[in-house]
Amino acid sequence: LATGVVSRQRDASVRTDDRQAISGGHSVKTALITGITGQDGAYLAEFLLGKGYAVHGVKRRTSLFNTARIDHLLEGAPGQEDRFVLHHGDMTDSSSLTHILQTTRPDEVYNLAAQSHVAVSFEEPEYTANSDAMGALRLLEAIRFLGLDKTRFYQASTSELYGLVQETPQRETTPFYPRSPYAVAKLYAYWITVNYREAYGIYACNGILFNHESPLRGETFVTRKITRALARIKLGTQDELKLGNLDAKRDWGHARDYVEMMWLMLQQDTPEDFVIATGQQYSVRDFVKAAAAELDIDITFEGEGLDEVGRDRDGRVIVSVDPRYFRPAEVETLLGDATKAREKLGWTPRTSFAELVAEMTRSDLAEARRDNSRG
Ligand code: NDP
Ligand code: GDR
Repeated sequence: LATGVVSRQRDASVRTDDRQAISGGHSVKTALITGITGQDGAYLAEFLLGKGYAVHGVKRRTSLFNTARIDHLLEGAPGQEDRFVLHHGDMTDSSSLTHILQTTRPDEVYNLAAQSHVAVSFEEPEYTANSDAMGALRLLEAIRFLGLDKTRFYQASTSELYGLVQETPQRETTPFYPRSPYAVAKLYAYWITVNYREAYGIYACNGILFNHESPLRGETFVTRKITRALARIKLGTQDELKLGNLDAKRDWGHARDYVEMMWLMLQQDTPEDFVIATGQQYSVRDFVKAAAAELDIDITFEGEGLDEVGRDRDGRVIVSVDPRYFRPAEVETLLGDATKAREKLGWTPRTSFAELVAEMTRSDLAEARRDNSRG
């Protein structure tokens, strides 16, 4: 384990002859994904393995297992064995990132690792800046320093950059106005990506992705928190769901659709930045209603502000507002315009809002039933 490799493959470096051996004579492309254990990392890894890539992932050391989202890939589908390798590393540690880049020499780097929770960034602003802003710089600087002039770089930029919105809908030319330590850190990462492209000719792109969700979404983001709680309320194992700002509006898509765009962005002749969004907007309250309807829970909202509650058909309060979930500065509304991606990448989202909510709700109901049967 001296090299930090944590999968079954002994040597992390995949050289040309190894690549040809793996692919039975054809040269395969190599991708490096930071944040591979997260929602997007899992979908992207599966997508790239399906395209025949050798996929390397950066995983940080944790005291408990953190690979639940990718364990099925580590076990190796037929034909994918040995094409999936994990390395220990951390976005706050240049030496690990440089070493991994040096040994893997990837064709494509997808920088998805981040302290990605907006509310948490107010509590851990310095760490968020270190991992989200400086982390991107560390990777770009390593690419430059190692002379990896064929390596293409994707930066996970975000609609949070628009924050206090200056124009609706938001597109690539809309001015940024970040509203959290997370968004400010991502602003640095956005501009350092542009800067290394312009200064050093690195093929580097920003995907400005609006919110995207899935059954793999972290449990503390609002959509998953809602589907998970309502599934348990349906089964009678939870009484109430406490939320913050029910009026916040977001443009919610499916993570599976969005990772395909990350890849498409790196296949163009010239590197550019793209907004990725559905162009549809719903409030947190709308999401609760849609998930409740999926579960055949009849919910009615009444009251205002801190007194607003959602009652079921028996008049029981199942949703209430808890100011602990308010943020010091809120992003009230986001709505994206992905016209450029549609025209230049031929990209359109496949999954509708209703399909997304249904998939997440079904998955959480199945999980709640499993938990129940375990007692
Ligand atoms: P997740 O929070 O699900 O995953 C984040 C990943 O980053 C995890 O693998 C996490 O590891 C890893 N990570 C966090 N800190 C570090 C660190 N210091 N060193 C190494 N790895 C670290 O996020 P998503 O998959 O949802 O998002 C992927 C990226 O896209 C993030 O950068 C996010 O900010 C950005 N983004 C997400 C959007 C969304 O709606 N999902 C929209 C726009 C941008 P661990 O599993 O150990 O916690
Ligand atoms: P966001 O996602 O901040 O947009 O960042 P999140 O799901 O956390 O919040 C969306 C909106 O819902 C409101 N809200 C609540 N949020 C949470 N987490 N928990 C609650 O109980 C709650 N109640 C209401 C929030 O105030 C907010 O307005 C996500 C992350 O994935 C980022 O990494 C990414 O960059 C952006 O999406 C695009």
